[in-house]
Amino acid sequence: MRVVFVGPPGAGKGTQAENIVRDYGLFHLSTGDALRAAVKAQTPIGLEADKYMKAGALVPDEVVIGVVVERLDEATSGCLLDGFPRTIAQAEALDKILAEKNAPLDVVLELAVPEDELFRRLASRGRADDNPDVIKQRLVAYHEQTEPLVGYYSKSGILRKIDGLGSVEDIYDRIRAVLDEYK
Ligand code: B4P
Repeated sequence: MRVVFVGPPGAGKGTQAENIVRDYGLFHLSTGDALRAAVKAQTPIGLEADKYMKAGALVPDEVVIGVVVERLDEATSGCLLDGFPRTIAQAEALDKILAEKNAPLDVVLELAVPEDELFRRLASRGRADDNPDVIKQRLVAYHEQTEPLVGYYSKSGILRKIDGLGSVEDIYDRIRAVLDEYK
């Protein structure tokens, strides 16, 4: 099963991803985690990505696509792509890579959470990019660059919307109900 997780910053993608990969045995690829690891290790990609992440902007497509291509070989039999793609260009690149491997996506989960709740969650998390100005900028980037993916994947008929409000357990039950259809 190949699954993509789409949703605004703070929707709970990382939180729910842990449950999904554990129970469905999927390879977890979080571009946020991969980029933060690169920043910590001060690799050339990390040094480049850090400037954008600090400002609440998306990291350029060519950098992120490079990070994903390196890891995707391990992932075609079953994966959860968490926070990738985040732009139409990334989605097109992913479709192309997966078509070459004859391993198309099965389902895209859109985790939907209202903006006031996103602010509340992110402000209490306190990661380096979770201060109010940067959060605002990340939400702008989401609306402008990532939300168009909802239309892109609805057209291909693989988008499923999940209500992301409620307890972590309740949200996971909703996700499971959808993923079990694809097992
Ligand atoms: P990510 O690491 O993907 O982080 P995120 O979108 O901010 O958070 P997520 O939705 O995973 O929320 P979480 O579970 O942690 O991206 C970080 C940055 O990396 C981006 O801004 C960008 O610069 C860069 N980047 C990543 N991928 C990229 C790409 N493809 N292209 C370009 N740039 C890219 O939950 C948030 C908080 O809410 C936590 O504190 C959690 O405990 C809490 N929470 C979760 N569920 C809850 C619930 N049900 N109720 C209450 N609180 C809850």
